[in-house]
Amino acid sequence: MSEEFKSGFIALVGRPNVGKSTLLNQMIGEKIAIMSPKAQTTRNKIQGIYTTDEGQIVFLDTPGIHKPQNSLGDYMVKTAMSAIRESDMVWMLVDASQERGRGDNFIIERLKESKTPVYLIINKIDLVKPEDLLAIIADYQTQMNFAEIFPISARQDDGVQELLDFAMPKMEAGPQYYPADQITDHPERFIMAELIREKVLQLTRQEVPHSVAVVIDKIERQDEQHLHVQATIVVERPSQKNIVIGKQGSMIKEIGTRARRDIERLLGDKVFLETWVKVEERWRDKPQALQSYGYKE
Ligand code: GDP
Ligand code: K
Ligand code: MG
Repeated sequence: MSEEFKSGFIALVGRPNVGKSTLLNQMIGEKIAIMSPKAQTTRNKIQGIYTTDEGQIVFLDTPGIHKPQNSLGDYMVKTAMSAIRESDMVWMLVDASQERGRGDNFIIERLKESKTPVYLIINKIDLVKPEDLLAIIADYQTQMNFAEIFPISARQDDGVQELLDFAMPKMEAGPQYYPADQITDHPERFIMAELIREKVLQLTRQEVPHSVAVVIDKIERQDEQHLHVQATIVVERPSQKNIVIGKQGSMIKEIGTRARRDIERLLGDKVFLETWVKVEERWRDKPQALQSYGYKE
């Protein structure tokens, strides 16, 4: 075969909870994007890398495009727009089980401004009756001229391989940017922080807002099998600190246990995880704080 190796970038966009991380995980097969039933779990650009003999697709998982309310929101829109500009293709994910809403419309308006071809991926089709699908497709078609439309269920792995098989030949001839066994180019430090943050959000339910940040202060190898990781959970109010610590430290202990398990699975090392909780008021509105918590441009 004289076919040239293909490669390119695809930006995954969509309002929170449409299933971007689930799709990414399904395609790449590892827990790289953080999933949570709560909105906006993924703040930074996470790349998933899909490699076959034919080519390589690098996915940019965008933090979501929505009307910015503070400097973190502003940062997120900018990140998403730059991911779109850098990409050869955009996959806009929507939730088949929910009516098209303001969040979807806001994204569609932004996408119309860009030259990158947009595929509409209608996710969660396992939640709708097959006979309702045509009406959903027709509704989105009134909004924009999508290059293609794909109904899938990321969670049930329905239509996902077909989507990849369709997209790969559309990539241009190009280099293999990453080794075939690499699934993400983010440092382990960032993934560790996101795993801890995910546990905080899952376990504290509505009580601790998304403003929570996690900083990995130290990673030290103790011996061949053991890592010592020290992390700080940054919240905005003393009341949130109390919730994260819990009665006699029960909450922070549970957060630590669950995060440690995931980190051990990720690294294949035994981990001693030490977690601290710190209050920093209104850190989201301070550009300097955003920098020091890793949300850099
Ligand atoms: P993101 O915010 O766009 O990254 O969305 P997530 O991947 O975190 O998914 C949000 C929620 O939707 C999670 O509870 C997922 O399990 C769920 N979800 C994702 N894809 C599907 C799907 O195809 N079918 C169903 N029923 N649920 C899904
Ligand atoms: K989510
Ligand atoms: Mg996500």
